[in-house]
Amino acid sequence: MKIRELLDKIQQKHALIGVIGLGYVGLPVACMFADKGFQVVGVEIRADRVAAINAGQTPIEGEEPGLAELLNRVTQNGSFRATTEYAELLSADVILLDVETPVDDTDHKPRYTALKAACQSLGPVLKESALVVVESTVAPGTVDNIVRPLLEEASGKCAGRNFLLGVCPERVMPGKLLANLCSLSRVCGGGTTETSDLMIKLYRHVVEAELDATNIITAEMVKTTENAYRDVEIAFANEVAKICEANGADVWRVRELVNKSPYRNMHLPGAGVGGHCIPKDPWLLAYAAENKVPLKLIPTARSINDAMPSHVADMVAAELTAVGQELPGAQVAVLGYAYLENSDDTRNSPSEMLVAHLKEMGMIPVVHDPWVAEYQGELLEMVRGCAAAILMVKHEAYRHLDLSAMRAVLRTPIFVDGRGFYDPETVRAAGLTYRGIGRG
Ligand code: SAJ
Repeated sequence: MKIRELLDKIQQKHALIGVIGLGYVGLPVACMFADKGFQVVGVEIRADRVAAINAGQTPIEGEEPGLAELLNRVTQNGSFRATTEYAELLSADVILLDVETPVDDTDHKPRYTALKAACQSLGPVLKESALVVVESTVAPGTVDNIVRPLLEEASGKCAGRNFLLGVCPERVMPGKLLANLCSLSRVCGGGTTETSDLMIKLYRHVVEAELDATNIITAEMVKTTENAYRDVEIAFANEVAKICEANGADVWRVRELVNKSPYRNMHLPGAGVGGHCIPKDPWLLAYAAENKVPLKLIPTARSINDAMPSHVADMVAAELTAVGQELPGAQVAVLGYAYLENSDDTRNSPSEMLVAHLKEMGMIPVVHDPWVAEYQGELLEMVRGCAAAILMVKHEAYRHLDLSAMRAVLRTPIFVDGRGFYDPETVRAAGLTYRGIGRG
């Protein structure tokens, strides 16, 4: 094991860095190391993405400030190139694993197909004394129980002796990929303390924030826990919202006053929890408890948050029934389809769940979203003739809706606020009935 040699290569930026998986994590991180002076080769299974990347075109949707220019620069100057061939990693001194690690929609168990395939393909080309870092979010215990054995078997090498293994979870967010990668602290979990130290020397080239050395299991725990924490906090806010609805209170005012108490940070209740991280990572954490620790809070929080879209659908159904509107055939305008405000990202969108519930009741959803190409259009024209309008995403474009004009085109004047985005009195002054999450 030539750790000293690897350390020098990393410090001198002579180490060849391989990145497996050029998605919304792998691509930016590959570009950032290349831009700092490393030679980087990215291995990506999809040949179309490889071609786009080598042509200097980012395949990442949405607005990612700085990424297109950065990618163009590093592909033009030859410091970064993409390939489908693992053989191009034969001389890689550092390999970052950035493949997808989804959980199954039904049993919520991790699906490691991509991770296992990456390890099996990397093994045969893994160089003596290379450093392998798992950046993908995995269930605690995955690196020791799955990644290490697979790599050892496929390479005939021994972790800690012939190659080094570590975990460095990412904290990216769509729309801030590059900013988060360099400005947020990261955990460097090494199989040995030497490995953590090496990882810190490596990431110091691209991360301006704190780098915390720890071991592998801790690093796996931190990433899944920080997102499970957020999910539980949101579920708490959603449960309080329902209590407020049942007791004639306003959860938004309650939250504002609760958070004036020291050390309180009640999160925002809402029409659901979407995205690529929060709905998934609690299940990865829970997987580490399977057959070991009986869990209640973390799975329950998931079910509370996943039930919010149907809660909104029930609100709409109650209001339509109250005005004698038949549900079957009733058109309902859904304002917002992205999972997060001012984003075009629709992964695990609560609106997708809402649309399914509305259809189950026989209603006909009419979806609008200024950020999602499929749902763009003139809002009032899409709302015209609908029996209700539901605000699902607090896009800036929805902040100053012409409520009177909306009242004029709606068949029945019902406005359901899924994000506490509107003041009920303002809505009522426009002649609309107001129903909202957390407002009794
Ligand atoms: N949401 C609520 N109530 C809240 C906060 C969010 O209902 O109080 C909903 C949002 O509407 C959305 C979903 O939850 O549908 C997720 O929102 P998010 O703000 O957590 O955004 P994400 O999914 O992009 O989360 C990412 C995570 N970052 C990483 O995994 C690296 C998360 O840990 C961060 O806290 C979050 O970005 C952030 O705000 O930076």
